[in-house]
Amino acid sequence: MVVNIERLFSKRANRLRSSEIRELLKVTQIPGMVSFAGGLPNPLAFPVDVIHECIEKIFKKGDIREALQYGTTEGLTQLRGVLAERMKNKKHIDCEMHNIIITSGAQQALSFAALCFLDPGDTYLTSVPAYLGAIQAFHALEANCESIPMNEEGIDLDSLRRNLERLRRTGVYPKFLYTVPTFQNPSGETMSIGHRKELLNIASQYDFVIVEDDPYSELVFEGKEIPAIKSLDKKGRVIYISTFSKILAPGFRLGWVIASKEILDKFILAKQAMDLCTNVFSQYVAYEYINGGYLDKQVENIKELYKRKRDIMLDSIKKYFPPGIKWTIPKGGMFIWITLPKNIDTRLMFQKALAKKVAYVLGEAFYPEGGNYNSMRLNFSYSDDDSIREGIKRLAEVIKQELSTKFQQDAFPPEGV
Ligand code: PMP
Ligand code: G9A
Repeated sequence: MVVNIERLFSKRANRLRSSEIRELLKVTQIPGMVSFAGGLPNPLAFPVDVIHECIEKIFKKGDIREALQYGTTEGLTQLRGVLAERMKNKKHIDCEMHNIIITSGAQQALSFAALCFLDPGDTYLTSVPAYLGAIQAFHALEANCESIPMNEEGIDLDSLRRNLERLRRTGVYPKFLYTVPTFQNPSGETMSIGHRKELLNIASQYDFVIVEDDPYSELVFEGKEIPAIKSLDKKGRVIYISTFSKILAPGFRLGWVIASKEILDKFILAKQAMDLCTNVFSQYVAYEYINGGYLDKQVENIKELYKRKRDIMLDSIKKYFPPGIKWTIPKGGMFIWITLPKNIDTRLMFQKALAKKVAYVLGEAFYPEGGNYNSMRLNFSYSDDDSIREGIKRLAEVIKQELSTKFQQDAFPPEGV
C-alpha cells in the first residue's frame, strides 16, 4: 500500500514556502541566460589563492586534525576572538569573544531568531520590501507579519508608530523588528543615522528586539559608513547578524551573531538541536583569512569590482530604459530596485523576459503580503560586464514591448470592457 505521507506532515511542514530566488537559481544554468536574479557574489571575488594559502597554513601548523573534528556549538574560539576585534574596531560594536557565536550562514541566525522569539500567532515587524530568505524563515514559525514601508531614510517611522499603536489597542505586542539597514537586499537603500537612533528609541518604548541583518555594509562604494544599530545599543536590544558570504565565499556557509548572553544562550540550544556546530574546517580557513590580514585587502578588491558593475548597470539603465521608470542608486552592496509604471505587472512580463534570456526577481516576492507588482530587483554583482550591458538592453526591449501593448490595450480596450 502506498503511504499517504501528506496526512502525517506537521502543520509547520505544510506552511514551508519555496523561495522565488532559490527556484530562479536554476535559471542561471540555462545557456545564454543573463541572470540578474540570484543575489550571488561574483566568482571572481572569491580569493582562491588566498584560500589555498590559508588551507596550507592549517596543515603546516598541524591544525588539520582539529579542523576535521566536531567543534563547539558556539564556534571556533580564535575565530570568535578575531571577529570580536574586527567588530570593535570597524563597527564600534562593544563586544568580546563571548558575545559572538558562529552560525551556518546568516540564514541560520535568522531561523534562530524565528525559533527563539516566535510562537504561533505572535507578531513580528519588518520593513518592506524585505529579504526573501528572512520572510521564509519567519513564515515557517506560524507568526503574523506587519509590514512597515521603507522611505528615503530607510524606514517610515510614522507608519511604524501608527502600526504599533493600532496593534497595542488590540493587545498585540510585536516580538521583533527585522531590518537590513545598510545597502538593503532588495532595495539597495540605507537607513539614516537619525532613523537608526529613533528606531532604537521606539524599540525601547514598545519593548521589542531589533534583528539587524548586516551582510553588505563592508561593500561600501561611496559616502561615509553609517554606524551599525548594534553599535548604538547599550541595553542588549539588538541582535546583530552578519556573514562571510559576501566578503569571503558563501560556499563556506559561515555567519555570526552578536547579542546579549541571554539571547545567545537560547540560540546555542537551538543550534545544538539543529546541527551541533558550524562547519569546523571553514571556520579554520576564515580564521587564517582574518588573522593573516587578507580580509581588508580582499574587501577593497570586491568593492572595486562591484562598484564598476553597479556603474555599468546604472549607465545601461539610463541609456536603454524608456522614460517613466524609477530606480535606486545604491552606494554599496549588490542590488538595484526598479519601479515601473503602475500598469506594468512584472509577474506577467517575466516569461517574456526569460524568452529574451534575461531574468530578474519579481518585486512581489519581497512583500510578505504580496502586491507591488510593478517592481523588480536586479543584482549587479554576478554577471560579467558585457552581460550586464546586454541583459539591460534585452530587459529594456521587454519593458518597451510591454508598455506599447498596455498603451494599445488602454487606448483600444476589447469590446465589453
Ligand atoms: N540576509 C540577507 C539580507 C541576505 O541577502 C542573505 C544572502 N543573500 C542572507 C541573509 C543569508 O546569507 P548567508 O549566505 O550568510 O546565509
Ligand atoms: O538564496 C541564495 O542563494 C542567497 C541569495 C539571496 C538573494 O538573492 O537575495
